Amino acid sequence: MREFFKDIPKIQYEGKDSKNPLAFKYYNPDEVVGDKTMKEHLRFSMAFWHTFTGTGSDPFGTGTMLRPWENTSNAMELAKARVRAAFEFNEKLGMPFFCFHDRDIAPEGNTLAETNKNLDEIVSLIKELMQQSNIKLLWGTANLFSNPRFVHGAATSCNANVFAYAAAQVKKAMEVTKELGGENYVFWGGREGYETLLNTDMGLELDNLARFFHMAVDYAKEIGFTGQFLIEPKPKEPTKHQYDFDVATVLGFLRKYGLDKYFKMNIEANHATLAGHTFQHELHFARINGVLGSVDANQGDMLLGWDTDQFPTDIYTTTLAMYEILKNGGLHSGGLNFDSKVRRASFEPVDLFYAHIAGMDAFARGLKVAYKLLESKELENFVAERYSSYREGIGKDIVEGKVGFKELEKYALENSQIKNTSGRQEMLETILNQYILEV
Ligand code: XUL
Ligand code: CO
Repeated sequence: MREFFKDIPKIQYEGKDSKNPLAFKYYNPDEVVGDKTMKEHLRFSMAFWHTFTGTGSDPFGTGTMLRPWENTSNAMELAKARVRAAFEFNEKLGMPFFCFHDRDIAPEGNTLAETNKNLDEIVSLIKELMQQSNIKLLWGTANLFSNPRFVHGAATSCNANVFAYAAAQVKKAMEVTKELGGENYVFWGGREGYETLLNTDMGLELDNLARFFHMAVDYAKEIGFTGQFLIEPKPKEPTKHQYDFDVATVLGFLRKYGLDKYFKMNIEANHATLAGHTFQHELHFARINGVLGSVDANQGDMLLGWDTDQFPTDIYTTTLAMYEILKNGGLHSGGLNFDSKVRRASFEPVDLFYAHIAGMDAFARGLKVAYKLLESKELENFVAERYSSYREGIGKDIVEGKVGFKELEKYALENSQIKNTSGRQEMLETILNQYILEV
């Protein structure tokens, strides 16, 4: 088998004192943290679209990426080379999972039938390579946004023929995900949103989106696809208003249309910050509602208002993310998918390794800090104490539904001298810093 990353050895864990940039400093896959190994906790995944089809182009310039396998003009040969390179990459990195859109892995043909045939051919190569390795599919999805036919959206397009085409595409992508043993199937809204309400029937578009999801649920049952369905919220980009704005919005939508028992969320860090939330907020809100499914691991830039999809290196954020994930009892069928791209100027193949190593180390370190913090119960105990008034007296009566406004008025009239205690934010932030710096 041809080696695409000839000079790159299998990446090993060398520990925090290592100066080798091609080694893990914190990610030690077999190290046990609590009841699981790091590999089991973190379930890292490579995103095919950024790592193997990303070119480095931006609105001001063309692609910059040097990719030794991109040396043929035959689209199917190129697709096969990318897949082979991807498996070599995952193996060398010890990356257990990958994720893809249908159009990342195989080129479109002149007709839908031809496109499906191309996809089948690449899927059978992927299947063969999966059998020869331990690499698994975390999730599959359909690209319902790149082709100009999706200019007005897919399931929310004003054009019913586009709705039908999108349905056919998702049907096929679900079949392929099942064929490859995918553990989840993701719906990211693509162009499901609007640019102006002057031309938009939002009510019909949202009803149609729900119809589309119900069809997907029905079809999964029909073919026996038992993977977890995930919706990936994002507030804007490409449209100015994306319908799947954030976890709370998606949850309201799912509940309105009777879809909530079929879906969890795939939470992306940069989408959270675009929505004006922290990554932790989105994970936390999903967790307390039982819908924390999977994570697209990346980070944005505080000074830029778009989806920069940078590799996650901020330990503070990865720590708080892992804190939520541990409190969720893990990600179950989900994982940490690096929906992240190397910067346009990081164009050499080795940069793909440096970038993933950086992200894997940042989450491994975050895991260890979060585990220690959780084990100490320092934050948990503080929070429990802060709400202790609900465990006795009138607070207990409120929680147990024993009182209403009339009883509370009587209570308040008799107890109008209220004493509050400090929230101690700064003290708690110092505790968090101590764990980050000292674990
Ligand atoms: C776009 C994005 C997508 C989804 C999959 O912002 O995050 O790549 O993760 O469609
Ligand atoms: Co994503």
